[in-house]
Amino acid sequence: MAESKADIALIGLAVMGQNLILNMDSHGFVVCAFNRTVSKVNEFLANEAKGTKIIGAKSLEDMVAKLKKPRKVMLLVKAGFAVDEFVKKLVPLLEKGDIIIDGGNSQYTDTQRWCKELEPTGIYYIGMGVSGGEDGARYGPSLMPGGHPAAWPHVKPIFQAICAKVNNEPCCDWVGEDGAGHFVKMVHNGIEYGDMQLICEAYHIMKDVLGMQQEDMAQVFDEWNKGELDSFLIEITRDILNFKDADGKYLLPKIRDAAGQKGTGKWTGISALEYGVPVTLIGEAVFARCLSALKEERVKACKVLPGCTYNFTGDEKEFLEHLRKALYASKVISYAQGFMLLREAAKVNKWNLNYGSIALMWRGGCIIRSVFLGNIKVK
Ligand code: 2AM
Repeated sequence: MAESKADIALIGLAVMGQNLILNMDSHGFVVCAFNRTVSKVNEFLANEAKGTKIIGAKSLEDMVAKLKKPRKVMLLVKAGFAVDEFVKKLVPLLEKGDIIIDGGNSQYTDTQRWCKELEPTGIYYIGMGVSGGEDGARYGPSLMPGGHPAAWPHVKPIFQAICAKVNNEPCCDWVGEDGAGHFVKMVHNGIEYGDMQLICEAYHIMKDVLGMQQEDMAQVFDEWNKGELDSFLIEITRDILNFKDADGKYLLPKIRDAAGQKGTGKWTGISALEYGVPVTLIGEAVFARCLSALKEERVKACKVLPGCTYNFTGDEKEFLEHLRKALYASKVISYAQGFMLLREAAKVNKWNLNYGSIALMWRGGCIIRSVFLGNIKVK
């Protein structure tokens, strides 16, 4: 019989999963690692996890036997089929009071379904939004857990320890019932699309209306990052503008202007339509990405439609200040629309959403982290 010593198990050893495990280990928790392709467990233990307290499992049974009760099993696997398969295999191995946490990018409706299906078993289910990419996972992500509220006290010490902190406050709190955590993560991603679109439009105006040079635009973003727009996305825009390729020339103009998407921004738009909430800014941002992907059509069209031919002759400094304010105002509108969607979804799904904490959870760790979010505390 294996010794039951692990605080939590994590299944899914892609980079996000590995980094979350290493993060938990750094905070003193004993983690048991597992993966569908079991050879990756030993590879991880022999390399990235070498010299840590991390343990591995040979099978799901072995993993479950190594866990302290109530057992906590976190999934960081591909959303959809892989999550469903693992949950189905885990349920017979777990008992009442044990907790399954899905930390992937699952659709909130899948999380709702599992919460409901597991109700009779007494096994608790949590769907948790994880934001911040690979670095966030390793050094402090924003975590948005929702599901069976009775599970929260058991996982709270782990998640509030490993998450990002702003002024010593954790960027992780209980979001609400069933799919609420994944819904909030989805809206977060939609807002991220919106923020990025606004930055692109500001850049476009600077470049094609004001005719600014790239280093001057970088300078403007640097200035903006010192004020109320202070945020991760403005900061990296400055850095991207300043970035030079190996040949000493700016990299940005060499990048094909066609954006892809992983889907959660689109889901926000779909939800907005379903719940009948005018989340117009995020919707436009999703469409702008679709439009950008029509590269061939745009190349043809630009031969007929010349685009901006306006020769700006006004006061550039004053104009840039208007542009900064317009970007800020648009951000306020976008976040207000995002919260309207949260409010409507909460009403329909009977979620007791923790609105105030949601903005605070987004203040650090995640892509939309910003100083601005500290000023939003929805009542
Ligand atoms: P793998 O290493 O065995 O491919 C990210 O892709 C993570 O999801 C990986 O840990 C991967 O496991 C896992 N994953 C992807 N598809 C899966 C599936 N159908 N069943 C189980 N795990 C899966």
